Amino acid sequence: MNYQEIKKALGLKVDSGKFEVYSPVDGGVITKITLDDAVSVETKISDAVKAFEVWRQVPAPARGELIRLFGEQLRTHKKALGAMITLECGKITAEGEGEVQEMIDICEFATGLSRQLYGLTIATERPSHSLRETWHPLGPVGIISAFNFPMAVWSWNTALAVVCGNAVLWKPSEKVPLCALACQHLFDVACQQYETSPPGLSQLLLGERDVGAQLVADSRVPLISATGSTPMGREVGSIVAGRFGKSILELGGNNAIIVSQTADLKLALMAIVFGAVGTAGQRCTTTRRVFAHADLHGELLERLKGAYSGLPIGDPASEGVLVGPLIDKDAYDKMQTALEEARAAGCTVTGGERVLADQYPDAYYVQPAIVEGSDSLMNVIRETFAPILYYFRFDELVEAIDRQNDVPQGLSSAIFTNDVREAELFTSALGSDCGIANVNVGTSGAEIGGAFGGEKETGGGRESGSDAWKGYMRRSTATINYSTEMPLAQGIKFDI
Ligand code: UN1
Repeated sequence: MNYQEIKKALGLKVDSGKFEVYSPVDGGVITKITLDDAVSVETKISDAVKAFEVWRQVPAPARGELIRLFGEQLRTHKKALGAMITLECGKITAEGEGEVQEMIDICEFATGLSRQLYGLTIATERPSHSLRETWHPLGPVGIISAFNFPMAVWSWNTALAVVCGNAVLWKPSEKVPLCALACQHLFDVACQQYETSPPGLSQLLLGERDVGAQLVADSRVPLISATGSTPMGREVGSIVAGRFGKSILELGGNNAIIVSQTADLKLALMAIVFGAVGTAGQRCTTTRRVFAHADLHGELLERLKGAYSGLPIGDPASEGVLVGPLIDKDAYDKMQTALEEARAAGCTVTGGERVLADQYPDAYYVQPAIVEGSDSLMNVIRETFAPILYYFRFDELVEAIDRQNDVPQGLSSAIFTNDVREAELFTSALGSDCGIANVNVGTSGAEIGGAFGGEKETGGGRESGSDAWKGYMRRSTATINYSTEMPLAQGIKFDI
C-alpha cells in the first residue's frame, strides 16, 4: 500500500504544511504537514483540562466502552495501520501489523480493566469506623513517544489513561507524525460512535523539542509518560519532578541473553536472531549482548553467523524480508561509530556494512553486525540503537549474571537453560536486575498483559498490563466514622 492508498483505507485527511515527513524505506519525502506552535499547544492543554473535568464524571465501565469501540477501529484497519508503520518507520509487514495487534490487545485489556479499578478495604483500629482506598482520575496525561513504536506505546498509555478517567495529550516523535495522525483519526471516529465523549479527550501535539518541552513544563499535566532515550528521560524526569508531577519513564535498554551449557541451542538461536535483528535492532528490548557458556560458545557463534549471512534485508513491505532500514543517516552514523570503537578495542566485527546503497542512495540498510568480545572488551555499557550484537564468553553462571547486570540500564534480560536451578536463580532476587527476566524466551516481544518497563537508567516506570493502571490514577485514603464518638487514632486522648 502506498501513502494515498493507506490514507484512503483509513479515511484519513492530512493538512499540508511545511514540515517534511520522510520514509526510511527510500529516504524520500512522503508529505509535508503542519506542526503545532506554542499558542496551539496552550489551547490544547486547556482543552484537555476541560475534557478531563467532564470525562472523570463518566463511570469507568462506560469509559471502557469508548476504548472497546476504538479497539474495533484498530481491528478493522489493522492492515492499513501496519502499512503506515512500514512506510514511516520502516518495520517489516509482520512487525508493523504485530504492533497494531499489540494495540488491539491493550484495548481489550483496558476494557476489562474498566470494571476492575479495585481499591482496598482496610481494617481500622477504631470502633464503628471504616477505612478504604479509592482510585480516582488524575488529570490530563502527557505522552511522549519514540519513533520505533510509533503507535503501540501511545496506545498502552492512552487505553489505560482514558479508562482511568483522564484526557491525553500526545507528543509523538517528529520522525513519525503520520502514524500519530492515523491513530488520532481512528480515536476520533470511535468518539463519534460513542457520541458523548468530550471534545479534546485525546489530542496530538505535533512538533519538535520545543513542543515537548512546553508539555513537560506545564503543571496542569500531572503525569508525563515518556518513552525514548536516557538523556531525554533524565531531562523530562527532572523537570516533572521539579513541579512535583508524576512521571512514567521507559528509557534505554542494554538487554542480554545468557546461554547456559544446558540450553536448547535451536531455541536460543531463534530468540537471539529475532531479538538482535528484528526491527533492525531498534527496539528498546533489542538483544544487544549475548553471554555464551564456554562449552557452546564456538558452536553457537558459528550458527549465528550462518543465520546472519542469509538474512533477507530490503524493502520492509516485500514478502520474505526480515530486516528493514534504519530510521535515518544519524542512526547509521552512530552504528558505524560504535563498530569503529569495537574494532579499536580489539574486537572482531562481522557485518555492519551498508547494503543496497545503489538502489536506495537516500536510505540506510545495513547488514546486522556481530561483535566478538575480546579481553579488552568484556562488556558494553552503551546502548546503540542499531543491529549490533556483542558476543561474549563465560565460564560460571554467577559471573555471567554479574556482567549482565553491570550496565547502567535494566530493561530486559533472558536466560536459555534447561536447568531449573539456573532458571530460578536468574529470576530470583540474586539474578537479573532488569524489569523483565525471561527463561527460554528472548528479550524482545513482550506481551501487553505484564507490566512493561525497567530499572536503573531505564527509568523505573511501568506501562501496559498488570497494575500499571495505578500510575494513571491518584489514590485517596478515606476513614469514615459512623459512630457517635470521636476516638482518635493511636489511642490519643484529647478531651475538650
Ligand atoms: C519499545 O521498544 O519501546 O517487547 C517497546 C517488545 C515490545 C515493546 C517494545 N512489545 O519488544
